Amino acid sequence: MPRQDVPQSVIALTISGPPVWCWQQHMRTVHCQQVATTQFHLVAMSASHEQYMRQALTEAKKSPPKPTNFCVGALLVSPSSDPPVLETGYTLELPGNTHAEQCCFTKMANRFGVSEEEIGHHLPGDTVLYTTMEPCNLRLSGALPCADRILRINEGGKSGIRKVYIGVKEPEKFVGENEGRAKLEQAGIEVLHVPGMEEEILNVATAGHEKGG
Ligand code: HJL
Ligand code: ZN
Repeated sequence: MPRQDVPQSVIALTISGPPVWCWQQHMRTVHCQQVATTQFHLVAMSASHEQYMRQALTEAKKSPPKPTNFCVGALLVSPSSDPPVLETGYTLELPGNTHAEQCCFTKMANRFGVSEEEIGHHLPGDTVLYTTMEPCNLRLSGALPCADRILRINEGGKSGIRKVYIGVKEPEKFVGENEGRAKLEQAGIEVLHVPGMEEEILNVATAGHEKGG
């Protein structure tokens, strides 16, 4: 895996001698790796995109089910930071009609004592967003969509958020085809799909919806 794509890493340094085991407890997974015995070795271990998406799904499960939106979870992650998860959010976590990504940004802003659009100045250069559902581009309530919030954070050549990892595309239920992904990509933000959890993510996202209709 190219270094820049390692989501989270630990560097273990060894010198000649008997085999050394190093481990790291991270998000309930213990990574264990035998470190070579000769010379000096740098070993990078990382949490996978799937583990971050699973943590985002754990956030989504905290969201109170509602028939008029989706229950989504999101994380801001800086792979080089310790700890790498900078902030978490889920739909309706904060007062008002709040989205998961929006909650992440607002909580981060509150921590820095700045406005949401200013958090780009404070985010490490490798910050990425994990969200169980593609950021929205239109909201029935008329609130500012999360894709626009991301672009606003990135304005002015700040480091901001250059990559967004998504678990599923938004189902065409409330606003038809969601153009969130396209809008982000047009602005030069990479949007990457983390496959494998679609069914679970959609089950959680639609927990408050009438089934079978
Ligand atoms: C994403 C969320 C969330 C949605 N999408 N990415 N994160 N709830 O936290 C998208 C859906 C909107 C509806 C209703 N949901 O939320 O299209 O009431 O929730 O403004 O359009 O709009 P409001
Ligand atoms: Zn949104």
